[in-house]
Formats: sequence, structure tokens, C-alpha cells
Amino acid sequence: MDPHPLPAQFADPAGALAPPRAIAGDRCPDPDTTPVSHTERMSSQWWKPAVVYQIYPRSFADSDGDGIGDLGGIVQRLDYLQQLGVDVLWLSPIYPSPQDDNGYDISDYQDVDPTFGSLNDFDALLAGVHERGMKLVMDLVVNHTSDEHPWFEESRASKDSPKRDWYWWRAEPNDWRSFFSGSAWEADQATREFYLHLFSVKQPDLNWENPAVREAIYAMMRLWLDRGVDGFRMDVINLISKPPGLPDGDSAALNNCGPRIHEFLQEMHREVFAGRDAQLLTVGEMPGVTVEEATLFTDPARAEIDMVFQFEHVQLDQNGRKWDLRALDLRELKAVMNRWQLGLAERGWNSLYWNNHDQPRAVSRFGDDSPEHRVRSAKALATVLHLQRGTPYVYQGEELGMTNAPFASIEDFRDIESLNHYAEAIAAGEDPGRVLTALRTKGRDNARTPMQWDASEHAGFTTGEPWLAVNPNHAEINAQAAVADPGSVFHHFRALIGLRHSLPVVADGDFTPLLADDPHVYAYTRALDGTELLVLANCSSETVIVELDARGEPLLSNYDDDPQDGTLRAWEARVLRR
Ligand code: ISL
Repeated sequence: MDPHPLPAQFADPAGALAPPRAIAGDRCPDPDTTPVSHTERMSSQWWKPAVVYQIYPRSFADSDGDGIGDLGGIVQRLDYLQQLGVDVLWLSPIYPSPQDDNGYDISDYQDVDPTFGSLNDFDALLAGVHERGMKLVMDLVVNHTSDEHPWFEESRASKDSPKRDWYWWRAEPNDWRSFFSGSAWEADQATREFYLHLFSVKQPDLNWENPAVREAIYAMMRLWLDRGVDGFRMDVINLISKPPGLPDGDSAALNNCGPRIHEFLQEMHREVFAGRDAQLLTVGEMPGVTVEEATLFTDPARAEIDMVFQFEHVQLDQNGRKWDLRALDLRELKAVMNRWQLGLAERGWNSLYWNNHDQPRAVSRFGDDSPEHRVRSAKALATVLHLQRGTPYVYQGEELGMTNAPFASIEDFRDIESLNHYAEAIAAGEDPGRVLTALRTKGRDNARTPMQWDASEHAGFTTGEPWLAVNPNHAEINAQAAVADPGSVFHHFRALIGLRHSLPVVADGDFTPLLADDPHVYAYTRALDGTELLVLANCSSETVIVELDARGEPLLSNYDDDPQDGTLRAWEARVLRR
């Protein structure tokens, strides 16, 4: 319980708690000089005032008691999502898959894995989403397939297979490393050649140089759009254009935004999105992407994709590779976020996220998940993120302030990235205790523990045995308690989403960073047509004083009073209008 529940005037800014309005396409006044279909494109940017909610189906809600979340479970929770006020749902992969990487290894792009349900269940979910005025975006994983996809089975069968060059085969591997440890090449017995897998051995990379591969992917995408889905989140889409000749070197850097990436995405736009892109949302996941590249990807005039997920801000708490832990410096975090805000101000668009299924929980990573500060720091982090320019993404449970999990030993982990790293590090002689500390801090299973619906056994996630243990703190941190408590993190998220829906300055205003050198305070303004918002947050557990004019009409806070001065208490966040 928050000891200081918000009074109504803070918790419910104008219209914030109203049901989500239908997404209007009329609020995109950015000047742009694109000659062709400029008006159409501008009016199509409905996602600027929208908020996306990511569902990791495996861990969201289980309707059949097998311990794994499913589509039926999501349907049962749609009213909750509508109450939160989000506009778009993004589903992590639900396609048939051996589940080597929890569905990011797809063996059939056109069906639903029986673990999650059927195509009929999918249609029911889609209808339920649309009935509530929301949209549904699918995960598109086309850098690689599963090794159990018929395309790969055919490809690996013989060197003469018509699908041989749908994947990357070589007599000799180069020195590339997989993102999931070890070599990126696997020797295959059938033909005594090696195939490329930038991720797991069971995720062979598709050869996008082959036009037949691209055509097959575009046809599959059109089928999902014809079925009624509203867009795609594109998994590691910046890796699809491989460097010519596959030279030795750093595989992450060499494959990032290869020479044909823009050509491929423009072709995809023509072949799949043209004529219907006004209704869609497309977001490319792009580890390693720069601001300059992102401007090109998201410039509407170039007709590629709407927005990208960049990774710079989630790589600040590491030295080089993600397992070499480093303390986060707020000044660096602000510098990265501000550079993206300013870099995409004139052209292009930002995605805003702290969390997803690959990242540790935001409140444990950037906030303070102790009982004293968890609620306030979760609200402060949400505040500084959601009021920036861009489309915010909420990852399931983030709206409850869910925390990292207390993994006791390596047996508690399920994620292939963590398990592979542990095996490799131990074999290399690293100290097991240190390796476990890194996994506990950065491991992806932190995000994947089941959604905490209530205080009952297994948190109301399943009546069976959950595939990954529920966090014991579900007794306090759960949706049922949060919805009932007006001072909860959940209601703060509702208020933030409401501000984006109701105030054009949140969706469209200019962004100006403040106090860049302050080690504790996150501060900026947004401005549009004479309205200015001041967003201020103390990202520390100490009281701090800031040297700026902190007066204005209070719109939202995580304390129950606003002193109208520069004193900010522990994790205090304020939004002021003037
Ligand atoms: O999680 C990561 C941090 O170590 C990344 O390397 C991650 O694998 C990368 O961001 C790509 O992620 C996406 O593709 C992967 C899949 O495992 C992730 O879940 C997905 O988000 C391969 O499909």
C-alpha cells in the first residue's frame, strides 16, 4: 500500500480515467515536406498519442491449467487491459515452435502453437481486442526460423535442394559468435557443411539475398494482415542484410544495418503495407542501431517502418558484454535518452521503453525495489518515460511495479541465453557465484516470471504448475490489489496514459532537456502552442533541491502535496502545466 495515496486532482487529470477513446488520426501537425501522399501519411500517424502493451503469452495468463499462458487467458484479461487504457497490444510469438527460445524459433508462420490455442482462439482474441477499441500487433521473426521449419528441413537435406540457399551454408565457418554464446556456425551431418545461426543452434538465419525467401515472407505477412492484425513488431530486423562475403569480425557489428537493409524494408513496405499502412503500426527491434540510422528507418517519406527499438539506454549498466555489470549513472542515461529525443525531433519517431521480455525489471534496475521506495520509484520511472516524445511501451507487470525474481540457483533459470552463458562461463573457469550474480541482475527470466494477478497460490496465473516460478512477492504485488488501490502504480500508469490521450503537448510537443549534469534529477519540458509541461523526477532515495522554477499547475505527482518549489523528496515525480 502506498502510505500517501494520491488525491483525486493528481491521480485523475482531465479525462485520464475515462475509457480509452477511439484512436483519432487528426493530431499530427508536424511540418514535413514529403511530396507524395504527405497528407495521407500525416493523418495516418495514429500511434503518436497511443500506448502499446506487450504481452509475453507464455507468462501472462493460463486458461487450461497446463502451467503455460495461452490465448484463452489473454481473452479473460482484456477488460483489465482496457481499464489500464492502452491502445495497442503486442503479442510475443504464438506460432508453432519447438520453444527453444520461447517461440522466437518458429516452425510454422501460419498457425498457432497448440500450447497457446488455435487459429479460432486467435480470431476470438482479435475480435475481443477490436471490440474494445484496441489494436493487435504480432511479433514477426524473420531473421531466422526454427531448424524444424519445413524450409530448413528441406534446405539441410541436400546441397542440391531447391531451398539450399534459403539459409547460409558454408564449407568452412567464419569466426562469428552467436548472441547466445559459442560459434554462430553449426556443423550439419547430412551434407557436412556449416549453417549460420546468429542466435541458438535451433535458429538458422534466413538468406534475405534470395528473392524467393523475401516473397514467401511477404506473402505470410499479407495473410496475417488479411486476417485483421494491425501491424508487426519485427524481431532483430536490422540483422537481415548480411555483410557481403561474410567477413571475419564482430558479428553483431558486421550484421547491424547491412548494405541492403533499407532496400529490403522499402520492398516490404511496397509488397505488404502499401495501401493499408495508415491503419498499421510497425516497429523494428534493432540492437545496435544509431540515431542516424533510425532517422532513415522512420522517416515517413522513405516508407520503411514507423519506429524502432534502440538499445543504447539498456546497455549502460554493462562493460561491453551484458554480463559484465557496471553501475548505472543517471547522467549517462539522460544523455542517451535526450540524444534520441533531439535526434528524432524533426524527422522520424521514437519508441519509449524501459522493459520488455529480454530486459530485467525496470524498478529493480533503474529504480529502488525495496519496500520503502518500490511504488514511488516505479511511478517516477514511468513518469519520465511516458511524457517524452515517442510511443511508450508497457511490458506486462510493469504497470504493477513487478520486480526481478529471487533466483536461488542455476536450476531456477529457463532462458537459453542464461543457460548457455552459464555453461560457457563455468567451462571457462569463471567463478559460479559471480556468474549467478550477473544472471540474477540481467537475466531475461526476470521479465518472464508469471504475471501477478492476485495473492493466491501461483498468483492467479495458473491452476497448474507454472513453467517458471512465480515471484513470492505476489502476495503484495498483484493486479487485484493494485486496481483496488487508487495510490497504486497501476493507477499512475492509467493517469500517464490519460495525459497522452488528452494533451496534444504529450504526443506532439517539442522536447527540451533540463539539468543534464544533475546526477539525481531527471527533468525536461514539453511545449506546444503555448502550453508547457515541466516533468521533474528525483531518481534517488535522498531529498534533493533543484535550481529551477518548479511552479505550475500540478497535473500528476507521486506525493500527496506539491510544495511548488525545488525540493524533491525520495523518488518524487511531478508533472506541472504552465
Ligand atoms: O536479450 C538480449 C540481450 O542479451 C539480446 O541479445 C536479444 O537477444 C536481442 O535483443 C534480440 O532479441 C530478439 O531476438 C531474439 C530473442 O531471443 C529475443 O527474445 C528477441 O526479443 C532471437 O529471436
